[in-house]
Amino acid sequence: MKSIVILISGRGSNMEAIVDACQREGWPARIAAVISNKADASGLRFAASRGIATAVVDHKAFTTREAFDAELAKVIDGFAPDVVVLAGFMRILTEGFVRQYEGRLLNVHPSLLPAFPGLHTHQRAIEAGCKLAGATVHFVTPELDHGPIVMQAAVPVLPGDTADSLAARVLVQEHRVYPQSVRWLVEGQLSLRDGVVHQLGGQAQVVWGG
Ligand code: NHR
Ligand code: GAR
Repeated sequence: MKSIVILISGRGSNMEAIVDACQREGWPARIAAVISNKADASGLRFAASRGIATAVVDHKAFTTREAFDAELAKVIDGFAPDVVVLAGFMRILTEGFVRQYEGRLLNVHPSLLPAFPGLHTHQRAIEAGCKLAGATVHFVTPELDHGPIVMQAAVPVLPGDTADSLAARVLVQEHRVYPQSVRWLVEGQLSLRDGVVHQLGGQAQVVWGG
């Protein structure tokens, strides 16, 4: 049985999708804890309601990113996870932290990487006149939103879209590709060669939505 720790900063709908899929599909894994850098993250209530351990490490209590990341790692390691999942986690992590979990640390980013790393992706995609948008699940590396790509989901950008309407369309697809990607990782179905992620069973690493 593998252990998963999920890091959130807010709503935690991706975390919910992973918790639900893990239980419903009977993964060889359990969610050991949900950890937030914000005490008022609403996702913490959902996790607690499912009997999952929760913790808060408030980044504002630390003067440096290194000090915050050291405490975060200490709390994570208390749950001895095999896999660590960023799900709407909003703090950039230091190189030292990332190296400690390399190969077992995933993120979902709301754009078709390598387009639009960083914040405000939906507004930037609309302003660029993109006709496709989407989400990317990737292994986390020290360089922000540049790690090896596990899965991508594509959706259309529709006339009249706002950042909110596009975000909602993308989020539906995040809830498909993120649980699938985490499942593959805990089942040992992913291999990384020359910076490219392969699904060992030959399953599709792209989904079309919207
Ligand atoms: N850390 C590393 N080293 N590498 C990645 O790929 C990371 C990461 C930490 C988080 C998620 C990411 C996203 O999916 C992620 C990937 C936060 C910011 C950010 O600018 C950017 C990207 C992501 C998460 N955060 C601000 C900061 O100063 C704070 C913003 C806020 O609190 O609202 O850390 O997009
Ligand atoms: C998701 O769309 C996720 O891709 C994005 O924030 C949302 C979190 O929703 N992540 C980032 O923008 C990271 N910078 P959730 O809390 O309901 O999962």
